[in-house]
Amino acid sequence: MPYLEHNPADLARFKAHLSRSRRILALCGAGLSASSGLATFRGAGGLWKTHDAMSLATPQAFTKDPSLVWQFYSARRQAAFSAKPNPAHRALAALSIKNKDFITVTQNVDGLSPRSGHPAGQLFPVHGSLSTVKCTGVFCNYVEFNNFDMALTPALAPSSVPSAPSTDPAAADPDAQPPNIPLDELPKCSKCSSLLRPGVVWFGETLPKDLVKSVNDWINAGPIDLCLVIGTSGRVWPAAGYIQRCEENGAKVAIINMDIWNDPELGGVAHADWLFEGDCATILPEILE
Ligand code: BV8
Ligand code: ZN
Repeated sequence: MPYLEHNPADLARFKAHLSRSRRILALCGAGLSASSGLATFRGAGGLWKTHDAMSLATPQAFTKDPSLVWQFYSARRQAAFSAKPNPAHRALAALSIKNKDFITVTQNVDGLSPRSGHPAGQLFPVHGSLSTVKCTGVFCNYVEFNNFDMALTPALAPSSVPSAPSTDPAAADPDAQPPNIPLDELPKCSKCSSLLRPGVVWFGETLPKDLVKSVNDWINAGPIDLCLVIGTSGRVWPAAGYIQRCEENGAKVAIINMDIWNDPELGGVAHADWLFEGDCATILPEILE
């Protein structure tokens, strides 16, 4: 498959294919929100650079140190709720309004795609959302959508929690150490008083069955024309597997990524028909218009 830099000839070929495409799947990752100031998983700066996000995003980490994990997620909630959708989010929302056969599968939990006007029926947040909190009680199914009470409890108030990973390294205090918040000051279920947890999918947890079924049903509904791989390192499974599933259904693949050439493991790059290197907030509006 041709490796193509972002240049007029490729843009013309891509746009010609896009104009003939109906069934399109976009797989998005943290790079989609980088221009909104939210750190990618690999790029987390500040305090959280001393904590590997991947090791905090596990049930084991939460069991071992709920105070640390809740501060990590509370900081990310505050950052996500303060951030704004960028032109890349809006370009995907516009395409989904124009084309009902276009779907976005996002690995991001920041809620910026729903806030960009992306129709909910064509958006599949397969790793959950920072806006959702759910009960850890075994027999309790309490789930709350909460994107207003930034802190959830006084102990998690912005003043007492080190700021979130940011693309602006100066934004966070790299030396701040998170305080140890006592269990009774962490968010509790209003139904059964058990500890609440972030409503995201952690490593080792299965993706929401309903979303997986909807995406699978869409993929199996017929040939696919195009797969857009946007701002993701394509390392996390099974989400990364959607690239291959689209190809198996005939899709051409376009990768939009800031760092294509230095990321040998970039999922799907080996099969890409188009490689657009740069900020997706700049590239997407241009290639999807
Ligand atoms: C599961 C929510 C059953 C939490 C996240 C094979 C099959 C199934 C599972 C596995 C498998 N192999 C391994 C596994 C286990 C594991 C996994 O994939 N591990 C990896 C590390 C190898 N998968 C799971 O555990 C999944 N569960 O399958 O259950 C099971 C369980 C165990 C074993 C077998 C089966 C659950 C995975 C979901 C985890 N939750 N998020 C939270 O957010 O806190 S994952 C989280 O990390 C993100 O959601 C995202 O998916 C991932 C980070 O990836 P990216 O989004 O790509 O971000 P990254 O920083 O890596 O890259 C950013 C990219 O953007 C870069 O390429 C960069 O160059 C680019 N970029 C930067 N700026 C820009 C840009 N591009 C364009 N413009 C810019 N401006
Ligand atoms: Zn409960």
